[in-house]
Amino acid sequence: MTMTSATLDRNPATLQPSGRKRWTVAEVQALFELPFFDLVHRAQLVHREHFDPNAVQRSTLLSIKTGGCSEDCGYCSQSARYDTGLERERLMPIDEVLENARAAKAKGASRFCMGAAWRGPKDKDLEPVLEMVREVKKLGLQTCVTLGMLKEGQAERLADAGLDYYNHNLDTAPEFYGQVITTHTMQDRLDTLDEVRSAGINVCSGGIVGMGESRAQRAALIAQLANLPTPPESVPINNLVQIPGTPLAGAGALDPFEFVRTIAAARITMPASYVRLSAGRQQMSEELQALCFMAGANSMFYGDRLLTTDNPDADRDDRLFERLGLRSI
Ligand code: SAM
Ligand code: DTB
Ligand code: SF4
Repeated sequence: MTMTSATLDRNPATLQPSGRKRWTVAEVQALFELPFFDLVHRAQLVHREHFDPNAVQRSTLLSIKTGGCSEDCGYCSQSARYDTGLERERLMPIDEVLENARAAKAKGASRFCMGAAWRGPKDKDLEPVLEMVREVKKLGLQTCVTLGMLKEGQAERLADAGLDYYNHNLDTAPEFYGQVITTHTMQDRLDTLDEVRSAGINVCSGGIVGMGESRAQRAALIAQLANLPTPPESVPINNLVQIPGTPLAGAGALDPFEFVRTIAAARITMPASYVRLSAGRQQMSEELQALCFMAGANSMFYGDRLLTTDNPDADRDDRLFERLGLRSI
């Protein structure tokens, strides 16, 4: 007998302890295999059940500590192991961070996300970041940080400072992970997500596509995210931004429709999560971005820079929102 998703839905063995459906990789892959319009239609239906389809959340990113990272993530401009021409910088002074946060707020971002090129923060690194979180929050912005792996106790300190979200991506399928990163493991990432969840901070976790992974591996990444004990509140889907000097520069570009399929699969499997159209927008047409919103993306990075690469100009995004009748939240 072929296992349709309907038969699996009725089988209690496929339910999580929470009663939530557990997605097999094969089921997620079956979503990817649907005719494009069937998939996008299904994703729109799920999207409309859970969200206002014309509202998009906007987060602004800032790199507070750039370059010189010990890790070997094959896509990253900030790894000390690759010659990407990036200048290594010290932790940004808080005044400069706040200046950027005020500008982001004035432009209409609702969340400010601060990223550091660390394997993880040393305890002494954390103190100034806690101060940034407290001060950015006072400006009336939601706060997010992405600092790498957290040691015991660090998530609680971030929670006490009032941090709203911690970003920590699973990045790719468990089977592909070792081909992209060897200095830490998928299990390390899962452990940090546990720490963040237990501290009561909202989880932001997603991944990157376009790194030469197979469709089955894209499906495995989505299944892994959807099957977390609690799905992430926010799921960034990044399209690889190729950085000259990194091992992944020169990876074959992903079919843009496959990117849209990935967004749709995330929307269907994580119906109540914000799915973020993340890195790679600068290389996408506005029509392709509109298709991503139609497939259930309802969040994006807003502002002219990501961490070390360009993002579309904010004014251009404002015009796109007007043309599509989108409202920012
Ligand atoms: N060092 C921390 C970590 O790795 O968790 C935080 C910063 S790291 C730059 C945050 C995320 O950015 C990565 O997990 C990856 O998903 C994404 N990213 C980094 N470089 C990218 C690239 N060239 N293209 C697309 N996404 C990228
Ligand atoms: C995420 O998933 N994507 C953002 C954020 N979380 C930290 C980072 C994208 C980085 C793109 C490449 C760069 O600008 O260096
Ligand atoms: Fe370091 Fe994060 Fe870049 Fe990996 S993705 S090299 S951990 S900054």
